[in-house]
Amino acid sequence: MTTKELKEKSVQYRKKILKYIVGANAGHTGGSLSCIDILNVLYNHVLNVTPHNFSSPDRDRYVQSKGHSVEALYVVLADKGFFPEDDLNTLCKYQSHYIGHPTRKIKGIEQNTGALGHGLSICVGTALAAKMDDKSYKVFTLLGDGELPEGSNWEAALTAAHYKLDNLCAILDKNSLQITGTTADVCNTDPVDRKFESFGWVVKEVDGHDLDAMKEIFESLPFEPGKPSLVIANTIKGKGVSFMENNIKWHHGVPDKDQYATAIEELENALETLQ
Ligand SMILES: Cc1ncc(C[n+]2csc(CCOP(=O)(O)OP(=O)(O)O)c2C)c(N)n1
Repeated sequence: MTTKELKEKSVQYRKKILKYIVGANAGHTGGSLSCIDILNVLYNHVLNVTPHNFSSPDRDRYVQSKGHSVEALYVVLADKGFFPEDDLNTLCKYQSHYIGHPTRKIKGIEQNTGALGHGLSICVGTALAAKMDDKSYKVFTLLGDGELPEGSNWEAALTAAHYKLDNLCAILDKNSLQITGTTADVCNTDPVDRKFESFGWVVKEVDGHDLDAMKEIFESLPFEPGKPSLVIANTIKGKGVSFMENNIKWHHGVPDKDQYATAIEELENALETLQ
């Protein structure tokens, strides 16, 4: 897929995230918009995961540890054909399996998440299993920077290095905001690169909205044989909709009719000016 096609997908995904959040009258808006470019590159360029190989033990694994941003995952999985996109009209409705956090009841979702701080530990186990079974699949997880203070992450980080899990890649969606304030104010984890390096990881930093740069970085995995890899993706919460960007109010929230119209107009303008 060309970069322009990928860029178009990102804008379409953003429109769909908003559409289904409005339809559900609920959703984690800002964090879904911050991570959607990462998911775009993963599912359209990196991961060996399709609806056809999803039950194969050799597929790559993606676990969305910041599970509250499930709307981003839903629109990408629908686009990849894991389920009909129309299913998302039931999002957060009575008796729908499409709830506000990932569940394995939905094809394409590897693990139930949403209680923060579990994805990395699960992925350490999965990556270790690959080593023990002599499998070559890769294991990816997406963490939030507000999620990172959970103690289980640091235990998992230590263990990943101990077991030399170079088949494991954690991606940090570093949008610098969490639910009640900035990550720096709530519980600062910086300098996060030096912390992970001191645990034995190799760390690379990238603009989490630069699709080409992310393609390049994921192509260079593992960053070093025998070591787990961390990608620090610098992102903007609410990216793509001017009044949502860097605004804590949009951690969760549903745009009203006028706000929705403005957001869609902005995204359509972005489509027209794509290069
Ligand atoms: C164990 C646990 N504690 C608290 C929460 C409530 N919670 C939901 S989202 C969130 C903030 C997460 O911030 P971050 O990971 O940075 O997400 P992003 O800003 O990318 O949306 C919190 C504290 C939770 N889901 N799980």
